[in-house]
Amino acid sequence: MSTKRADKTRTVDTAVEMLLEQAKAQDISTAFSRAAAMAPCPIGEDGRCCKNCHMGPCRLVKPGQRGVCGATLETVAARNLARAIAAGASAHSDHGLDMAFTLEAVARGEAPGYQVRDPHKLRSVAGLMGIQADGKSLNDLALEVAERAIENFSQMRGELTYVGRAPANRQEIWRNLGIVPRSITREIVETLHRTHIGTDQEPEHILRHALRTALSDGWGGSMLATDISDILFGTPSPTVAQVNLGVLKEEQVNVVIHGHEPTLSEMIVAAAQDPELIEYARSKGAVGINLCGICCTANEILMRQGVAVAGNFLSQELALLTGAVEAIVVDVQCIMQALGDLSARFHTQLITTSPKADITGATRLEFDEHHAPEIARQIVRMAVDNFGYRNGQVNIPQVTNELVPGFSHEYINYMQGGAFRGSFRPLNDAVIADRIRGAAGVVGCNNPRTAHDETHTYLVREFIKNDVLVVMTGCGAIANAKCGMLLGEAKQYAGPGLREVCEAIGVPPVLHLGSCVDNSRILTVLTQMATEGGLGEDIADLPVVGFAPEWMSEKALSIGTYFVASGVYTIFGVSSPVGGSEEVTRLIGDGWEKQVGARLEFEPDPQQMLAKALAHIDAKRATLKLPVYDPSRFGISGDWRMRELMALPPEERMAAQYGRAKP
Ligand code: XCC
Ligand code: SF4
Repeated sequence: MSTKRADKTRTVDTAVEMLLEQAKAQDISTAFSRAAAMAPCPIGEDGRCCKNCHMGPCRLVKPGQRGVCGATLETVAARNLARAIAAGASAHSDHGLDMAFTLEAVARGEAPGYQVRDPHKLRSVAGLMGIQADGKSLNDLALEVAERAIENFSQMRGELTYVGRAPANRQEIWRNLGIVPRSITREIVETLHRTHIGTDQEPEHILRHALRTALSDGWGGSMLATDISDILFGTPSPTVAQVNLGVLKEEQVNVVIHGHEPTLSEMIVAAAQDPELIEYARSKGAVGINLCGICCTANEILMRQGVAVAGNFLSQELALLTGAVEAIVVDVQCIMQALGDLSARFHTQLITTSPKADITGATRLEFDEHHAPEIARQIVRMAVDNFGYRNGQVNIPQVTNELVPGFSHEYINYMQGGAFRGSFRPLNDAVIADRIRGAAGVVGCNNPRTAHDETHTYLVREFIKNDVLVVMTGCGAIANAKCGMLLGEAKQYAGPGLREVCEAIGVPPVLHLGSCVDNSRILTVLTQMATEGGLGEDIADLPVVGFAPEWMSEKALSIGTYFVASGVYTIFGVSSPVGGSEEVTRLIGDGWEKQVGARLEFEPDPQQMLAKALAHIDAKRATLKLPVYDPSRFGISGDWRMRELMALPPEERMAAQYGRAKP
């Protein structure tokens, strides 16, 4: 039975609500209306449907019922989850592999326009990979790093390089359980084999391999994607940017980039600033070229370049409804197929750029890192040419907010003591002294089966009120940015202890760490917290929780599972994809808790999610023998500073808080 909420609220975003009204008036379907018109399949929703062979599909809806091959509900639900995790891990990792290929091409001098923009990160990554950096040219070193990364995808034996980055105790847990990933490809291939009809039949055994597969994503594909992106495009540090649909500009050529990869979008950022192209836009009657993003490609260029974000996953169709988008340029993942027909109703050019993604109704302009600047310029030129073809009213909701993104692991380290004394001591001390009760990673998608952005924003507000520091990525981060929660000012909603820490360090209580693959940054942050001292010795000892409150993608399942495998109690919202099987629910809960020290749970009720998280944080604090959480002990000292900052005009305030003015 469906446990999804029958909520009347579609979204908490006023800009989205305005455009949904417009969609209704113009009789245009959106993900919201399509979800309302079609209930989720009650058999597939909670994992009771198997279509792994053509004797089926088998629908296991009666107690004790078996598939034609004799498969039980437990086996079917476990296989379905394992396959979803493998698909999610593939998406992140294939992205990571392309980053490695780009780095390789750069090192060989075959990728004009790209360069190693962060040599420091290159050297530190080489160090993590055990590659000697001294005396080597940047390009030689980059080539070795790229080759080692590519090996991580393809090697058939051994261990993933980055397994060695995890706390020693964690590595031991993985080794004892036999789930250290050999390579990304090998674990994913084995998942598909094991879940083929008639191979692996024990749910526990299937799910154990699912942990290994997810780990190959978190400590493999995703972590490599993040590191190589930093090497090529720079490690993020805080900047100021704008968010929500109001970032579209009526009098400018609007180019929206959507998808996940930074390779082409970084080049489009450059092309959009090219004086020649801006002049060309003027010749067509536009004031300039306005670039903004949606989903995680947006997060990538937001983190590094401060490029504005038009919205998250559920805003993609609505951006087109404004009638102001000249081109929406997409690469991979989370691109709704509905965009094809929708773009045809407006003047918008839908441009698909990945060799992997052909899209009906889209112009295909295949990206190739060997000719990136030309392709980027060609795309921007197409958008400019399209400016004169707007064929209806332009209706841009005048809704925007500011945010401060850019919290890489490196910056979080730096902000706690500068380049030479950077460490996690202040953060750990704040947790130990109970100024910070714990931390929550709130990540993941939007899903029209639950009110858009509602649970993301509810949880974050409640967490900071309860002195829980929040780190975010993906569409969840964009949801909170739209509500002003990713600003220093959000301290006013924080509990007294957390507010003191934010004032002392000069950071918002909610930190934006990047795109979906950048969830790997959370792993490295947690590792450093666990090994810094005073908070146990393993990630599972920390008073932290993970969340994907509005999840929908297979990638979210992979992320959640590698968090659990890394020792983080993780709660998903919406409903459970294995809810049909009590046994599988037990295996990923109690079962995984015994094996890897953390549970994966699905909890549709936001209040329950919060209560479970706080109880978990407090229980971990008690095990660590830390003081019982008591908010009354803090918060008198720092208020003057807050008032002083709030009195400054925004630009000076940013400069005072972050040492940097608006770009
Ligand atoms: Fe997609 Fe990354 Fe989910 Fe957003 S959060 S809906 S996966 S864009 Ni990663
Ligand atoms: Fe049915 Fe078994 Fe085939 Fe699945 S694998 S569809 S349960 S016969």
